[in-house]
Amino acid sequence: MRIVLLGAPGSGKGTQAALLFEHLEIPHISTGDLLRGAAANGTELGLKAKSIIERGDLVPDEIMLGIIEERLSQADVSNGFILDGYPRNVEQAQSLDVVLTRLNAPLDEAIQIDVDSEAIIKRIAKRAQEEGRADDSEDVVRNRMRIYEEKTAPVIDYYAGKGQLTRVMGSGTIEEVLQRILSVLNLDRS
Ligand code: B4P
Repeated sequence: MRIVLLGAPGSGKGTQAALLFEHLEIPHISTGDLLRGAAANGTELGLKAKSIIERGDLVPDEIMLGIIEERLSQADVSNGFILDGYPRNVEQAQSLDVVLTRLNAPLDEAIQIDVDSEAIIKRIAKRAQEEGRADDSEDVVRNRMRIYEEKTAPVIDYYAGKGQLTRVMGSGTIEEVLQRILSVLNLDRS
């Protein structure tokens, strides 16, 4: 199964993707985690990405495409994947389609997790206290939300236009949201 999880910063994409990984046993590919890993390892790419992430801006498309192409070409994705954090604009969505067509691995489902902005601000403020992520400070979150509205929200229409989109309510407990996603995928909780 090949799934894209969409949603605003703090909507629960990473949280749900990790749970889906346990349930479906297919790789969870988080571009945020890949970039943070590269930054922590001090690679050239990582160092370039670090300052961009800390401002809350998007890393350039050509860099992201290279990362995603390389990851999707690895053997462990042959049974599917859960993509979290990519695509983040319509150009990335179009590039992903090209890569998946070339790999003969079309997308099964794009799932948009909808959460209102008040809840998002609370969740990220909690994570800022618990984890101290540099891009979770109030002003950076404001920038991430603005970029989401401007660049990422149109991706919802892109997948809706292709008949691949399902929207899921992201409020409630983590387990409740997971149940909704599993039912979209026609999977029982077991
Ligand atoms: P990401 O790592 O994707 O950051 P995110 O949008 O905040 O999502 P995340 O998955 O971490 O949080 P989640 O919603 O699960 O990206 C970071 C940065 O990397 C971007 O700003 C950008 O600079 C760069 N980047 C990444 N991909 C890129 C791309 N394709 N192109 C360009 N740049 C890119 O959860 C948030 C919090 O909510 C958690 O603490 C969680 O515990 C909590 N939570 C989740 N569900 C909840 C629930 N139901 N109830 C209560 N709390 C909940």
